[in-house]
Amino acid sequence: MEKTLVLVKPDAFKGRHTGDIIKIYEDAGLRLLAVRMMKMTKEVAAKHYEEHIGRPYYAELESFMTSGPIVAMVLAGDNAIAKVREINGKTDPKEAAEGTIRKLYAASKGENAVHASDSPESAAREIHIFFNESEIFD
Ligand code: 3AN
Repeated sequence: MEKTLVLVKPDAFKGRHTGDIIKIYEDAGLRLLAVRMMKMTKEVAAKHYEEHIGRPYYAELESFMTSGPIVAMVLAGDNAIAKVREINGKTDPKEAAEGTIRKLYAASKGENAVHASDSPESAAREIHIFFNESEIFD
């Protein structure tokens, strides 16, 4: 069973889509192992998005991700990393397939409703930015 980190970003939280988003993952057979609501600090944003620091959109990304509450969660299942990214849809909602979370709820490439880990290495790294081992119910 694979684990992945998902963030409901400030836009989707503010739009009251958190419950619908969790339901989409659970209906797809994924299991919720951990969940936490928090406000991202600049320090946590820098850790989480370390490979994006220095990119032209980083200031915008940092300001958006720290603008309001987010919901962090660990999801598990067979092939969870690829499955969740497919359910989320492409980064740019204009390119996201029908029925994906980003097609349903995202406004733009920057404000795109959800984050999910893109590899086993990122999942292992990202999960431990948000959760201790004792908070993960697997
Ligand atoms: P994904 O979240 O689909 O893995 P990444 O890893 O390319 O996409 O980008 C991480 C985050 O950075 C995106 N979710 C988005 O919020 C932001 N981002 C990426 N590219 C851009 C861009 N060109 N303009 C604004 N924000 C961007």
